[in-house]
Amino acid sequence: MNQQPTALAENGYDAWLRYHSLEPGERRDELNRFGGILVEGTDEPAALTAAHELSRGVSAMLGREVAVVSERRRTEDAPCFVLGLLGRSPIIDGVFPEGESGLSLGREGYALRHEPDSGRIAIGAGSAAGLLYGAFDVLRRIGTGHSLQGLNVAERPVNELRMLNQWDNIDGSIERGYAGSSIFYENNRFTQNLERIRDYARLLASTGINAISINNVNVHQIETKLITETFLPDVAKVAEIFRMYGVKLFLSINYAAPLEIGGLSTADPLAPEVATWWRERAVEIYRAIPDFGGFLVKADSENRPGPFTYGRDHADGANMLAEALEPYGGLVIWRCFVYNCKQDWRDRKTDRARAAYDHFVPLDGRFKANVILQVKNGPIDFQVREPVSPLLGAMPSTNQMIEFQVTQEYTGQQHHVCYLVPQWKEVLDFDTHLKGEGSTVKRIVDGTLHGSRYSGFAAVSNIGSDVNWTGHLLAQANLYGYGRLAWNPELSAEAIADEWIRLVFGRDDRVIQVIRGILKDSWSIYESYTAPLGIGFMVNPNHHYGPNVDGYEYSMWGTYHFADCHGIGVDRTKVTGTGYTSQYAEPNQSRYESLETCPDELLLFFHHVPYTHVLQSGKTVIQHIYDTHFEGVERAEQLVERWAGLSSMIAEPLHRQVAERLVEQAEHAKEWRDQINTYFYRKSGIPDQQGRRIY
Ligand code: GCW
Repeated sequence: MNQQPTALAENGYDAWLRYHSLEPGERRDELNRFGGILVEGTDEPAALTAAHELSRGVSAMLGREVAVVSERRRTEDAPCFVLGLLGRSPIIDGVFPEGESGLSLGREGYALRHEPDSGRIAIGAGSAAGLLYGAFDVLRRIGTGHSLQGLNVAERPVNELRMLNQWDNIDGSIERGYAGSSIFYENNRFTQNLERIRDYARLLASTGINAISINNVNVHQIETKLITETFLPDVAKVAEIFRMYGVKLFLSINYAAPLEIGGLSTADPLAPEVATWWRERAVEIYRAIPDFGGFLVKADSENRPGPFTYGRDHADGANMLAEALEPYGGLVIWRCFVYNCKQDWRDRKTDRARAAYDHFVPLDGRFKANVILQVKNGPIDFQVREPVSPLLGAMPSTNQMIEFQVTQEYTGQQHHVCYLVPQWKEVLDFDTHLKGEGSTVKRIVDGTLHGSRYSGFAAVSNIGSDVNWTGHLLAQANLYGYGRLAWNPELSAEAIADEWIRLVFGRDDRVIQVIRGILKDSWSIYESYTAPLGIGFMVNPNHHYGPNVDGYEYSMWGTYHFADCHGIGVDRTKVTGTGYTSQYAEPNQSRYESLETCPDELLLFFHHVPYTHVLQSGKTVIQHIYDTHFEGVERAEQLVERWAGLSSMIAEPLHRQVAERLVEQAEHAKEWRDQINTYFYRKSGIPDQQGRRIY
């Protein structure tokens, strides 16, 4: 680990662990007094990582080494940082006399306290992971310009599982990856560049992420063998790196593995030889990785194998795996992204939005205690605007976690800026009313609404081998924000953006203000020039980048807009449509069912209306489409200007990276505008009230 402060390359690689040097007067004097860093009562790897990270960060910010020291070598008069486990260190117990129970830190929490007499900053925790989060908190405070004087806080994560899903393939490609190739694999092998993986682990731990699955949920032929002796030694090496940073490793598995690599003639979950095969796998996996997290499973979804082949259901399928992992405390994370992907577009009865709920709700109560269902935030697929999935919370006797998509598959693919934290906040704050008012998604996800044993956050990662990790530098804010939000969903999107900006770009007020504004507006800008009013898709098939209004209209994927010369939208009402609205509890059900109360931004998701239908905003649907698309482009062009104004205030290479992407975005927004406006003008024959150019 590099502990010498070095000149940092300005390419975004250090991301929010950039550690800008502190200017004199900027808390520098306060910190300059610190003589070293002591670790008390533990020599666990993650505790040592915590101390080294603190040393690395503080040293970089001060421009001199603040080393990890032993008690004996400590200079008596200089104050130090002390990290230690509560109940295992006299120094720490002296600073926190109320002890672990008084502080109620849970498994991963920590307390920070400034002791005026000694000048010490103490980090106390019940576990090494807690120390790690505490150390990164201290660094974040310094990095965002806060004083440590009088510090006295106790923090614990709201969500127990805070996970990222890598959709990386062993050939080095990444499904829906927009920032280069995999940092885990190349040429059908694990990478030799473990340093890069370590740097990723640092980034994740610093935001509070504590779990990761390292291969695509679509598990192809070679990856099926990740759970065998062929690859387990490599998996174990990666697991060790993540362990140092408090992150548990999971693997995605192929449900048909017993057939494909096990020499069995079936993968039927109720066949005894299949269960035995998985139990034997578990023995081997846990021999190599004693703290292995478990399996992530995409089954009977988008042509992936699963229990349906054998006439079994998802509970049969998941429970069999859960039994194999149970003796070791392992989890089965079972995805609910299950729908008919061979639909006939002529069939208006089948509704993909209904599918997850219809498949899983009848199985409530049948899953084993170590199974968690992973539910996408919306019923379709990570669109720029969707209602909240009605499956969330609808299975009171089943563990559930939410799945977000940090990678911007449908939100500009990291060529357009789209800060997603505000979208996630809306989802988390949504009141399902499942147990009366206040039954918010965040309470389902943190497990408190139904008293779930396991719950939490998962998200598809947005990183790759690009030097700045995320391709678009500003997309780093999504990864950072995801981790912070998973730790505490009460944090505001602005506060999270503010932290990220300060840590990456420094503390200049104008820089902070401009970038915060860009991030804040970006989701709405993207929404305004793409598919309107919650209808979704309208993208090019397969790669999903760029406009193609009818790209999926006559396909089998179940994502239609039904536009004709009269109107547009999907009727999902109970009375005349697919009945999807009935999956919501009241009053949401009625709110969505009625044209009068359905929110504008979701209108076309729930209703088929004429182009002349008047929205709550007072505009007709068609005029709304024209206006938002013209405005969206103007606002995208303004982003270029807003960013250009910072050129003298941001390191040139960083400034250029973003400037180039914003120019591309503004250009590409025009393509969206013109295709969408032209399409609907030609369909409806209704001119723009303002007579703007439509083709
Ligand atoms: O959004 C869709 C993507 C697929 C993905 C699938 C899923 C991993 O287009 O690429 O497959 O979702 O979530 O399983």
